[in-house]
Amino acid sequence: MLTVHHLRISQSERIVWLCEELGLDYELKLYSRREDNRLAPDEYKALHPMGIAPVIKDGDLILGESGAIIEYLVTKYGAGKLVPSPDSPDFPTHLFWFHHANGTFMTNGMMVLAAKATGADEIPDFVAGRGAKSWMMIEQHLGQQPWFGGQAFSTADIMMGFGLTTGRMFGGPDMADFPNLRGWLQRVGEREAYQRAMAKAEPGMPPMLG
Ligand SMILES: N[C@@H](CCC(=O)N[C@@H](CS)C(=O)NCC(=O)O)C(=O)O
Repeated sequence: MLTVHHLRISQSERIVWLCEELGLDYELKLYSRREDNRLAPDEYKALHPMGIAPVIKDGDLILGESGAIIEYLVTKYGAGKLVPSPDSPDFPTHLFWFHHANGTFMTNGMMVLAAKATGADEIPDFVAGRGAKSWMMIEQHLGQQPWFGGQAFSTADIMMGFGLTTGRMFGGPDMADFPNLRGWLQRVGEREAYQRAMAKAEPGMPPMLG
């Protein structure tokens, strides 16, 4: 049995979304963040040595790290779904955005949060500059292609999704300046799998699609 451990308002919503897209049979366990420091509770930290979300259990396997979990589930249970074929011109595009999500975009967002947490008056230029380039590339890309993986929805959309939806609770630019991204948010919101995932992962919370 596959178990998805979801920490509320966290990147583990990606895994719930993927399971719904693939129609997998899975058990979902929800955990609330601590009131005092908004981190994962002790019972979540006990799941994996890293102590951060997401974590899955599949039989005897315990696996963390969003990208690894997504590649594991899609390779093992996806039957070729949600990843363009290596022969497709979309394949490198998909790879770029799949890895940009955590390799650069989320990392940069974490640096902004860390700078704010230390009470810095200003975000360092190199951090702000990288962030601005990511948001600009996102907007440009979505003006040319409907999905991060090119012509079809792919796991790159799921990887990028958290930082562009729920993750904006922690900060981000005004969506008024991002019409192409707003179009992508609308397309995401129309996906029944996304609707089911958010209803299960964040009951009572309207998805951040505006
Ligand atoms: N690169 C990791 C990042 C995981 C991560 O930073 N998770 C955050 C939530 S978005 C977390 O667990 N925070 C709670 C804590 O640190 O206790 C992944 O994608 O799996």
